[in-house]
Amino acid sequence: MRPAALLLDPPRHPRGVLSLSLPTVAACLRPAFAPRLLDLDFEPRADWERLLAADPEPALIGLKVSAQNLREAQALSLLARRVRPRAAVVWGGELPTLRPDLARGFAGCVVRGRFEARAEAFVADALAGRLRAEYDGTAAALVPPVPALDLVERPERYLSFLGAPLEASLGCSEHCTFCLVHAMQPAAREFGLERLRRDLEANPRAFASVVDYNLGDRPERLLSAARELGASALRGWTCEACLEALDDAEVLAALARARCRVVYCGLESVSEPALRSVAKTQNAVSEYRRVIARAQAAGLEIASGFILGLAGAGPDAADAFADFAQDAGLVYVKLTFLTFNPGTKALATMSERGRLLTEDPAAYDGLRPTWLPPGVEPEALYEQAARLVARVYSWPAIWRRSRRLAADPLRRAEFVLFARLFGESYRDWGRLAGPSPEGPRLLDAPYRKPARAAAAEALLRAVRRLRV
Ligand code: B12
Repeated sequence: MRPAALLLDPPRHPRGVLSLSLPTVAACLRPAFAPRLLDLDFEPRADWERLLAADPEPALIGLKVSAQNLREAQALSLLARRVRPRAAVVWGGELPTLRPDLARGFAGCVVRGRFEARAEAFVADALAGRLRAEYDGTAAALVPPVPALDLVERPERYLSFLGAPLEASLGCSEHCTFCLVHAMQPAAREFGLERLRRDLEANPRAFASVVDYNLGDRPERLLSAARELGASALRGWTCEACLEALDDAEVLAALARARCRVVYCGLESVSEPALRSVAKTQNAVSEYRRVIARAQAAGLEIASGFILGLAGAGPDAADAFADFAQDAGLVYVKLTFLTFNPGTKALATMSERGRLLTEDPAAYDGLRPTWLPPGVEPEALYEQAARLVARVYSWPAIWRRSRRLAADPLRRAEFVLFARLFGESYRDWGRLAGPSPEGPRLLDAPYRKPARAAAAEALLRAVRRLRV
């Protein structure tokens, strides 16, 4: 019989979003271990000890750790060591990749970077009962096994509107200084169409969110992926690409034909100096409106990130972006405070060019400022963030943004529901964010999908069925 492995996802924000990390780790372990995925975002803290003590006894307890849940991961690891003294406690994920030292005293083993790159050695050592202190998977770029999404318990508890994740490549050809992908996945690798097909077959999804920073690099790549996704049973999908990749009639037609509904573009700002400050030189602000309108005319919705706290952005950056989002008719705006990740060269360099607010790694969660350009105060950024959320996610704002779709009620309904559901995460975000991660702890209570979100998702599913 295969020994049991318990893989834990601690609470995180945005809540109720399914992550691929542990299903991918589970797929690597499955030949040798019997993995169970336990998402503690849904479990009251008072039950954590009981869950760890439940049969079968695990030989391995793995945790996905990020800055957002460093405190929880530490507490859980201590609990695991007390309740399950014979199990090996292992940390993996973004934060231990950057700062493996943070696991000291909590986990006996750290996996840095991608697990599939070191899974063979890890499994052999784990079975022999002599795990090493560290496995480093940052250098190799292997195609991971198809994630074991079948092990996700009660998938209906998760939000479904974003789509189930579908990973298609590693790495990124751009070098924006805030991005963590180069630390996790320094080498780029496309998984290929055959792997995409196998994943879609093994894990049937109604709607998919394609995880791939390289999709827009070459038109042929976008076109072949779109053909494959279009031939699948998906009712729709979303992906990420640079705006420039969408300035192509053939690409736009192929995406629309393949039922691509939303393309997320990391536009991040409408200020050129602000973009230059983080080496995001691939973004041409003067072209934003034209290419967005072109993609929308082809049947796609465009979403964007917005980064708060960029040097040179000025005090009105958020208002300028909200105006732009309203005018351009963006379906959603994802808000992030500029974060240079702990343990990176970028953070070391930037700490000389601005003000570092804290060195507490738990604060580097993208939900609060950690670095400020000269002359900027954190309160001003919180204020800007709150204004942007109010201006982009109120019902009237969403309705106004969707006005160009008046002649196509189903498309408009999908737009409005998607935007509103995305905005849901910012309702509690206001309570979560604060200068310190010890502030109001929204993550303390277990996540339950709000009834209004469940109702909006049911409607969205119906609209998506009708649009196919
Ligand atoms: C899809 C995605 C999202 C989705 C879904 C997130 C989710 N929960 O899955 C959404 C849109 C909701 C989102 C939101 C955010 N995201 Co995001 N997201 C991604 C993205 C593009 C893909 C994640 C993914 O599915 N990867 C595939 C899995 C298989 O890889 P993995 O998680 O790295 O797991 C591997 C290893 O880390 C390791 N591993 C992981 N856990 C464990 C555990 C054990 C025990 C072991 C042994 C190994 C192990 O093995 C795994 C298999 O190889 C990544 C970039 C990227 N390409 O990775 C950014 C990324 C993770 N996001 C990032 C950020 C900043 C955010 C936000 C803060 C943005 C915001 N302002 O809201 C939020 C916070 C999300 C959160 N709670 O963590 C940053 C993380 C930075 C950081 N310091 O942690 C990344 C790296 C993007 C970047 N460019 O820097 N995100």
